[in-house]
Amino acid sequence: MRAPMSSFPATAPHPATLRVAYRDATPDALLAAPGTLAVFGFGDAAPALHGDPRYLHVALPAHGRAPLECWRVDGEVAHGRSDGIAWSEGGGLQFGALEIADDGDIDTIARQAYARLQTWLAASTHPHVLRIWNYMDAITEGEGDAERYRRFCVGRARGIGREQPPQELPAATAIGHPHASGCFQLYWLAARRAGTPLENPRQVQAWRYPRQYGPQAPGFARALLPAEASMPLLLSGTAAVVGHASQHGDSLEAQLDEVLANLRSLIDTARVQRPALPAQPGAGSVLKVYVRDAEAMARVDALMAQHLPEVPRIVLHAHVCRRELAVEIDGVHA
Ligand code: 3EB
Repeated sequence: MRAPMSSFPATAPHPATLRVAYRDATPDALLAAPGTLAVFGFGDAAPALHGDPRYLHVALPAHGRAPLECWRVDGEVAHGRSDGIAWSEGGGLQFGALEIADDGDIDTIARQAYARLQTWLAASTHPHVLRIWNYMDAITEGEGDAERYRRFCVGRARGIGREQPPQELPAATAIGHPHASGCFQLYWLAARRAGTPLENPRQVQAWRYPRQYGPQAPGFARALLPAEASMPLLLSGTAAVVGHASQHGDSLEAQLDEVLANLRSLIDTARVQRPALPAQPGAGSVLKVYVRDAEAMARVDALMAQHLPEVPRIVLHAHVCRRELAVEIDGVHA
C-alpha cells in the first residue's frame, strides 16, 4: 500500500532550484557543502576517481586550469550507486551517470546505455529527464552511415525504443574526446516535474534532420525550460548549424558568431514563456565551450572574453559531431 501523502510528499517542499557554478576548490570541499548534487572535474588536472558517486571526471582536456563544475540544490541530498549508476537526489532533482567500456561498437553501447536509462527513469521518483550529456571516443570516425556519431544516434533511438521523437525530448550534448578515453559516458539531470522542450526558429528540429545526416535523426531538443521559474534554462550543445546545414566551414570566428546567435535565439524563445529570464547571456549564465583544434582554444577563450565578458566559462578540447564544426557551446541561462 502507498504511504499517505503527508509522510511522502509528491513534490519537494521548495520548488526545484539548480545552481550551476565553476569553482576553484577541491572536490572534497564542494562535496561537503550542503546541497551539492554533483561535481565535475575536467581534464588531467582533475582527479580521475572519487569515492563519492556525486563526483564525475570528464576526460576532455581543459584550456588552462579548469575549475570544477558544481551543481547545487536546495535541501538534503541523498546519493549512492545502484545497478552501475552513480546517482544523487535532492530538492526535486536527480543527477545520474553511467559509463560503458567502449570496445568500438558504439551502436550497441548507446542502445544499452539508453535502455538502462529508460529502465532507471521508469522506476525513479524523478522520471523526467531534462538534460543529457553524451561523451564518446572518435565521434567522427568512420565514413557515411558508418560514422560513429551516426551509429550512436541509431543505438540511442533503439535503446529508447522509439525512432520517432518521444513526447519529452531532453536537451542534450553529444561530444567526442580528442584522445581515446576507452569509455562512453552518459550523465543526466532528471526532475520530479516535466519541463518544456524548446526548439530554435533558426534551426530545423534535430529530429527532423534530412537523411543526408544519417539513417536516424538525433533525438534531442535545442533547449529545455524546466517547470519551475527558479530553474535555469538548459541549453543543448549548440553549433553553427542554421536550418540543418553547417555554416562557415572556413572560419572559426564566423562559426562562433553563429553559435552565439543561436544561443540568443534560444533565450528569446524561452523568454516568450518566461519573460523574467535575462535577455542576454550574463553573470547568471554558465557556458561550456568545446573547441575542435587544441591550438584554437586560446583564441576562442579570448573571443568569449570579448563577446561575453560576464559569463563564466570553461573551454575544453573536444570534437563536435560533424567534422566541419569547429566549436560548440552548451550551458545554462538564468
Ligand atoms: C547539431 O546541432 C550539433 O545528438 O544529442 C548537438 C547537441 C548535437 C546534441 C545529440 C548533437 C546532439 O546537430 C550536434
